[in-house]
Amino acid sequence: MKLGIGLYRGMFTPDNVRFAKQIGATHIVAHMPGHFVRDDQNIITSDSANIGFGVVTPHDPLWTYEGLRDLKAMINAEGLELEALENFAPDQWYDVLLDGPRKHTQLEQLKRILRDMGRVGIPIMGYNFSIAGVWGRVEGPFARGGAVSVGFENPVQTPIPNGMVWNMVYDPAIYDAEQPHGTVPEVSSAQLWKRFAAFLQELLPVAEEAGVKLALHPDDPPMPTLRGTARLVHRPDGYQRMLDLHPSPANTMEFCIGTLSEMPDSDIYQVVDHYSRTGRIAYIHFRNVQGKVPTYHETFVDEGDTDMLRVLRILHTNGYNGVLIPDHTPLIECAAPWHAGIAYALGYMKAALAMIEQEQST
Ligand SMILES: [Mn+2]
Repeated sequence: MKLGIGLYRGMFTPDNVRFAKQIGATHIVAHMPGHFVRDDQNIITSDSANIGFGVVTPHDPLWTYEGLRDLKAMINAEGLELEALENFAPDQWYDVLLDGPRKHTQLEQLKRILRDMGRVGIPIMGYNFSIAGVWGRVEGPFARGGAVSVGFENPVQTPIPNGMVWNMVYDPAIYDAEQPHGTVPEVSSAQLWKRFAAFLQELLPVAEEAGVKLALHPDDPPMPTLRGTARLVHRPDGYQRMLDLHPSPANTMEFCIGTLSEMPDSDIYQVVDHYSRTGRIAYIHFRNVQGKVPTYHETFVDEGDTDMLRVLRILHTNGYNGVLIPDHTPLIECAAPWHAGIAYALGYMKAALAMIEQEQST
């Protein structure tokens, strides 16, 4: 197994890549949509302005062939690999998610991105096929010692105002949180799976040709519906349904241990065992949590409900050899809360892997 960290848009700088190298990572996952971070430290979790994670910056030059090439070159220059891009920006595919009039044009745009990734040599595109997105989080001193982390406490759900999808505003001209110009209609599970199947059908041949894997993140929070719209993978067997939709080796999972642990009525160790045998895990989000939907809090890697050492042992036994990244972590109270949290998680992961490799080779 290989260790990486995820960097948010706004953090793609040589010093952050050197930080990754210094704490023992060899791979970078680039989280592409903007506005998830301010001042290099303050990862946005709460939504005081009622605009979700923010307003999309249209036509971001990073998504061009040149932008992706330069991003990869910057990371390679520091001696690391760019393993994956994470998440399309909502303005690139809102009508793919909503089944709207620009769907065809937007699918062509996504294909262009996959082809550019192939030319540049970025092997994985992580995505989250979700209309409501990561919505309804609370933030508080939930982790050890009062470290600030995020959670979900079953909030009252409001419909999604028009102009928003994936918990970001893609059209500020029509978006109004207080007096919406209409709201996104209810979307059933059958409708969502139909849209998703069509998306895979269109994109997988292009992904295969480009040598890029499409890797699906499960729904965070894993509620069956959120804001009136169905969720795709809100139970572990949703992943099996996704794999069964299309046999392409490019049809893979961005396997989030934290989100899977938040799903009720399932055994996380059995889930990890089952899916790591399929060979279709592209990369792993490695984090821990206390509780399950509809109420849970994210924790440090060594204090949640899941025995993360046991998870690593299962992955090792089943021959998983892809990248693990810490996903989000609680913020550690110091001058660099985000970096300290990530360094703590990665140090734990590195020691655990060394120990497991040693004990299983003797
Ligand atoms: Mn995740």
